[in-house]
Amino acid sequence: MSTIAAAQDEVKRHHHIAGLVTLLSALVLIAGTVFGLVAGAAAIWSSVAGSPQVSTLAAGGAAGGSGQAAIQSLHLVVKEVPNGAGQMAEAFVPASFTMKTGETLRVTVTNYTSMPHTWSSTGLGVNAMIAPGGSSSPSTTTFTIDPHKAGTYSWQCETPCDPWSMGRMGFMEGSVTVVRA
Ligand SMILES: [Cu+2]
Repeated sequence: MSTIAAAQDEVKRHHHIAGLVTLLSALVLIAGTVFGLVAGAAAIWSSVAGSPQVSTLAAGGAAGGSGQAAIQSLHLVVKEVPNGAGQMAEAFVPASFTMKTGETLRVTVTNYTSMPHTWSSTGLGVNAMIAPGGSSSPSTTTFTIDPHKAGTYSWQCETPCDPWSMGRMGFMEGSVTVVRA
């Protein structure tokens, strides 16, 4: 083999080794990326799986795609709150809220007062009796609101309770705003 041929052969061999090294680096990079993606997906999945449940329940146990309306839940508390005139007065908290048409709202009322109340709305077709409770022994009442038409509906407590609160907006009276879904 001539000197030139030997030199050319040496160059080829170097190219070959360099090519192998490049290929190996590329493989390591690809493997690293794939591993990173898998690890990332696993992290996202575990964070989704570990997140707390929201208060939306799917009707009929269908978690979407069924076209059925979701059931929402709302917790109301009846208690004494400052009335803005230096006194405490009985109130539903919150007295007013918003919901959507086609959605069923399951309302749970916890009554911390010793008085009976009602949550009555002619427009919404609800007349729920709220049993007397107490600060250490509250009563719990559940009713549902299932409006078909958007609009603003009023409700009031129709049982004589706190005279200052009776018929007063934000205390023993409030409104439900129903918006189109
Ligand atoms: Cu009342």
